[in-house]
Amino acid sequence: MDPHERMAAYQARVEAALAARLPSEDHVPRRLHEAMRYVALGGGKRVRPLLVYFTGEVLDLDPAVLDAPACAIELIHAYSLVHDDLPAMDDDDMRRGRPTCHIAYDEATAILVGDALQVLAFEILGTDPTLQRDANTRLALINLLSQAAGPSGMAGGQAIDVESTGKPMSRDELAFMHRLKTGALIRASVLLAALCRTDLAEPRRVALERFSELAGHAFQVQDDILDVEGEAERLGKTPGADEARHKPTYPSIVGLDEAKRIARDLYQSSLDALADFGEKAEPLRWLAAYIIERDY
Ligand code: GRG
Repeated sequence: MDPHERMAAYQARVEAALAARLPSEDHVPRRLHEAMRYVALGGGKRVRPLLVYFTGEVLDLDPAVLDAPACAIELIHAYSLVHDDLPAMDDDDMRRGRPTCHIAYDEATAILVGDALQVLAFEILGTDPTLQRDANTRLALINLLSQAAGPSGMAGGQAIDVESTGKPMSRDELAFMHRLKTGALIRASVLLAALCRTDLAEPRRVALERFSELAGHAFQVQDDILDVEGEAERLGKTPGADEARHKPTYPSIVGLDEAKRIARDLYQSSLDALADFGEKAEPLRWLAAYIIERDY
């Protein structure tokens, strides 16, 4: 299978893995369960699970072992989108081409959906039998994901974002905010898979970490570019939202052309980080290219 076909297969794989692990809408509280399934199933590029599975290919891991980390990282991401869309934060009506959770349901349900998806992610890492790893590895996975999602990761980055809207920001401050808000989960996606390879040599883990940080940064710069250049239908949300909210972005701070140059440089550096893996790292090189060439 070529990488496009493998990407589609992994997207279908994580969809089925999520569907099997989310609570059934036949069980009480039905509305909460239905809303959890509404936000977590049937949408999104699944970039973070793809990073888990493609890193697994590089490290010769059985994808069955990676279903649990792939689901866990996507559930954290899905929760963050639900909370980010709330009126108290970005107040968005559309996400992934359909009404956001608080519009389709209500605000209280959306808050609870976020809470419940976040907790389910950690429950899966702690207990899912398909993971086939001992308690020490499970604990390491939980530690990694909690740090990536917490105050020194995604939630911290979101706090800086909320505080800085409408205020001037330097390029370094913007990079720091994105490293926490978006980069931490992208980095964790690669490192969760790496932790599943319990005999991985430290220099290889460090190389993957560097790749993940550079690719995560490229992902965010491309996201800022798409907010300027993207098409609403493709994006599944309204472009121009960052500018309308006076949010600092790469195009607003350094200009669109320079933002594109930065994205290309980050992409190239992410490839350099994988040099020692040789041919074996082709899946991750392909995914890095997808991240900066994507149009949604
Ligand atoms: C609420 C704690 C908390 C955090 C929210 C994810 C996030 C932090 C904010 C979303 C706002 C945003 C546009 C961030 C930029 C990058 C990003 C995370 C985009 C959305 O991720 P994609 O493109 O979305 O992977 P899909 O829908 O494909 O999964």
